[in-house]
Amino acid sequence: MIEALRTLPKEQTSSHCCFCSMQCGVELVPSDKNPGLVVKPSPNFPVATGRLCQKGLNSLEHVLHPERVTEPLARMNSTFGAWSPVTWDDALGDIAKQIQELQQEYGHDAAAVYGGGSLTNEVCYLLGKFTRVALRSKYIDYNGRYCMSSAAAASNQAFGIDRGMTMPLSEIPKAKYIILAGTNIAECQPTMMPYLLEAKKNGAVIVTIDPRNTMTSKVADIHVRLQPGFDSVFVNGLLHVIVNEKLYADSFVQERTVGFEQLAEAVKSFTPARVEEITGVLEGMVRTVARGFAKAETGIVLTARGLEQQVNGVENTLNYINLSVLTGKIGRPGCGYGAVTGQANGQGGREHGQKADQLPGYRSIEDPAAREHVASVWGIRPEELPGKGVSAYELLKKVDEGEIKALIVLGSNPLVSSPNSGMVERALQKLKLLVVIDMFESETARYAHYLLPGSSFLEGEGTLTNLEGRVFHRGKVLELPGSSKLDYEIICELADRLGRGAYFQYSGIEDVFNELARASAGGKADYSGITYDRLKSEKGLFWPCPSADHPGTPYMFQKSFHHADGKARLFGITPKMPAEPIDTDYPFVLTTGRLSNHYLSGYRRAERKVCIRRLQYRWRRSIRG
Ligand SMILES: Nc1nc2c(c(=O)[nH]1)N[C@H]1C(S)=C(S)[C@@H](COP(=O)(O)OP(=O)(O)OC[C@H]3O[C@@H](n4cnc5c(=O)[nH]c(N)nc54)[C@H](O)[C@@H]3O)O[C@H]1N2
Ligand SMILES: Nc1nc2c(c(=O)[nH]1)N[C@H]1C(S)=C(S)[C@@H](COP(=O)(O)OP(=O)(O)OC[C@H]3O[C@@H](n4cnc5c(=O)[nH]c(N)nc54)[C@H](O)[C@@H]3O)O[C@H]1N2
Ligand code: SF4
Ligand SMILES: [Mo]
Repeated sequence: MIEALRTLPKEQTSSHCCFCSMQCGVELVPSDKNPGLVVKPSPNFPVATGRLCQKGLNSLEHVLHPERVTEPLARMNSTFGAWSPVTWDDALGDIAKQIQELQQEYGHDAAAVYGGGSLTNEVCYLLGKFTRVALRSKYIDYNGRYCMSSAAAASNQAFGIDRGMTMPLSEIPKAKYIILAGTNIAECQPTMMPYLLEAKKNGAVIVTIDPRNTMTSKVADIHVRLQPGFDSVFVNGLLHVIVNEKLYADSFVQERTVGFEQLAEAVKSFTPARVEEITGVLEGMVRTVARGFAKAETGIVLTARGLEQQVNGVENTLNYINLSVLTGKIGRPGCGYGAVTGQANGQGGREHGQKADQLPGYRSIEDPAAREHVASVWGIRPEELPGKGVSAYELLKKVDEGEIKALIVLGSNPLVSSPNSGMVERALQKLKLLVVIDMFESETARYAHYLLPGSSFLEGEGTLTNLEGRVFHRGKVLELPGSSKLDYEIICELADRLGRGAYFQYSGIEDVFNELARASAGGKADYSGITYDRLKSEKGLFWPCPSADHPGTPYMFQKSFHHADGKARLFGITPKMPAEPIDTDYPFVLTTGRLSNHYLSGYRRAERKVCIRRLQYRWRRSIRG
């Protein structure tokens, strides 16, 4: 067993669950029983207020799992051939040599990086810097493209900034009307449920909009069972009623928004009767929800992947944002819009340079001022920075087309999570060099030439940003198993082997964070006022936090939005119909939907034990009748 290879802590230590974006606090308590540690909910972190779901309670499982890779492995002969253990020295030396040879022959862009949204801010930041400074390649992207990129695009368009939630979770109990669209909180962010239940106790009306009856819709007062892909039609119906009956926030719309006329024009023909005709949702229902939300004193709209991951995901999300903005339910207590982030660091992971078109602080890589600022922090000339790359799927296509010859994957399992897995499988086999840095031999790692053992959430210190935009510090609890290394050390050591070590000299992870904070200064996601000391004493700070004495920004848009004129944008949405409507030959619609006891591509193994327990529970229940 892995735990036999290292000393477990003798004292109780604090950390955070590694799974979803709630980032609940956990306590690791020493125990006499195997494996010597128990996970307990932490009452100290304000977000989950002393609760954990099944995944959190089992989050130790993968850290101590016997199948964990604990030494560098190389496989030079054939895919699926036997792995041979190698020293770090040989592995990193050979990888660097092969990258240099490939880049000499095919150019810098022949090497690429593929990251993930579960990693700390520091590791995400370093992956972006490593790609641009050590590889000097433009090709980096990450798994978040398959997650909530359409929500990010919509928030940027409407508000001029993308922070998933515009308000802290603590606002939910103050809302009198809550719309949950395409979000199954009870299974995906279970510890958020108490906030909804408290709102209900305070008299809130809760509406769920989902094609299925879900664990979340069980607590709803109204459940709109919408066919997949029809959100914009339904929301246009709501907006039609609100405009027609003059239920919108007139002065708010005049003073703080642009685009009302386009919106009013676009929704003109979406009468409740027409919406019923297209979607099957009764016209009375459209009127009830529209009037209910618009007339409520306070209200919150939350969306997630159900509608964001449709072909018209950006428009769907923009339309739900329209609902919040048109009714003035944003930027004041008990109000707000939120796209509920998914992965542990889905928020921070998209802010510091892992995206193909971005530099740290959510800056555009095409903006000359941003390039100059970040280049000066990195100690290079702006013209040395590569330009914009391509998004995750296009990156994998470039592997398939032969333009990218070497790929480093850290924190993702794209063979399972990317669309068109046939293409991805073919592409991975074409690579001259695939390096996977993971804790397990994932499906993707089976095609790797090198599998390097990285660190789990309990082994590496760092910061993450939860679904609220709250940046917090996560300490180190465990020593690394075997000869595994911290993810950040692997990146820095590889940079050194590539002859660029001078740009990756850090005295520790805090030093990386301080550089990230400087690089983000003046950007949209400004972390420059955040330090480890502040995070440790204040249990988290909301970005933007632009100076050492700034208190952070829990509520956004109280006075202005982030477009240059300070106004939010309303959009007229002409709904696209679903790409493939059903007919008698193809009568089924498939869409996304998660299970509480399963997590993403399944490689963090906690769910195995949980699933078994769950089955046993059901079994016992059924015996008892
Ligand atoms: N247990 C568990 N929790 C997780 C994860 C996990 O894998 N397992 N993953 C994490 C991650 S990365 C993410 S991104 C989040 C995802 O969190 P969610 O987005 O909440 O999860 P999903 O179940 O994918 O989708 C939510 C709901 O959308 C509905 N839906 C499908 N199509 C449509 C549509 O066209 N319109 C509307 N209105 N609804 C629709 C589905 O029926 C489903 O109930 O969860 C995070 N939490
Ligand atoms: N069909 C379908 N596809 C989907 C979705 C869907 O609903 N349906 N959902 C999409 C969504 S929302 C998302 S977010 C993506 C996610 O898709 P993936 O990126 O595949 O997510 P994970 O399964 O979390 O894979 C993470 C990998 O990184 C490793 N890992 C985790 N933490 C660390 C770490 O700290 N260090 C290192 N070195 N490795 C680590 C894990 O062991 C695992 O192998 O999938 C998308 N794809
Ligand atoms: S709600 Fe999310 S962060 Fe909290 S214990 Fe469950 S999976 Fe972990
Ligand atoms: Mo996600």
